[in-house]
Amino acid sequence: MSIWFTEELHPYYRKGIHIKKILADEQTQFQHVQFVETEFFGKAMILDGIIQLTERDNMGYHEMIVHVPMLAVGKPKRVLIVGGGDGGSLQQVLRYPSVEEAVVCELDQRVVDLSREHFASFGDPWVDPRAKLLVRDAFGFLEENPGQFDVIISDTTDPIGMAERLFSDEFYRLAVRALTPGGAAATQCEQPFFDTDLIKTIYQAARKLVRNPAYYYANIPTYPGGGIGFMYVSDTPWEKGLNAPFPPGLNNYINPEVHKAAFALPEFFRKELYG
Ligand code: SPD
Repeated sequence: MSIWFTEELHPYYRKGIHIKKILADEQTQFQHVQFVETEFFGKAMILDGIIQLTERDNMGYHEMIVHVPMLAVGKPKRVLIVGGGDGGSLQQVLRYPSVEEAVVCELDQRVVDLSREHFASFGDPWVDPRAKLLVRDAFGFLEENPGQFDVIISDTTDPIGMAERLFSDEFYRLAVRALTPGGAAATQCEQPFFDTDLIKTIYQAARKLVRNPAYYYANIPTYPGGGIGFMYVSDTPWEKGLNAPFPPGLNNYINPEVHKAAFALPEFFRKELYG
């Protein structure tokens, strides 16, 4: 079997990966979920036609979205993951011995079930007694839990359809309200070339909520533009994490140099964002 999966981001931009086998293909209550075996990237999960992760390059995404806020906070105890039903962020969060509870607020139970079946490489983090899955919408949960979480990770798909609200000012307001004092959030925050205006809007919203928001970036070959950025949202400066020890078991993407360099932005984008 030989198929090219093509993700069309805009009428003027597409990217493709070569697929060897389709492992699962179903329309859930919420979205079109596909798991595929690729030629080069191992297994991949695709939601509504958008590549979410592959076994080979997900580490840049999950390590950076999780460890940057976790290291800045120091010894986080309670962590909330919004989305993240594939378990990749959860695996990283649970590396910290300080974590007592990691709540994953995921809308689609099928994403969790199929990921457990196909992503054995994540080591089934759900069996850890500290992991707690809530199959529900994150908005209501955030509303009900002010001041509860040391770290919040918004590990979402792109701002299309039901995920659009997770990129709104209101979501950021609720997420910051759900943080403990000095807590930190990191959110999936799209691609500087393609999503400049959205990122600027989010940064402006974050500036009204916290003292030290900042944008950072990771290389992910299977995402549009070859990478994706994250919004760090906290009163605690991200630089505080540069002196913190990494948790055990990290040897794939983040290191002290990558951690620091991720916040260096290309000049066209730095000017757009920070003026
Ligand atoms: N453009 C694709 C962005 C996908 C981000 N979500 C990834 C989920 C991995 N846990």
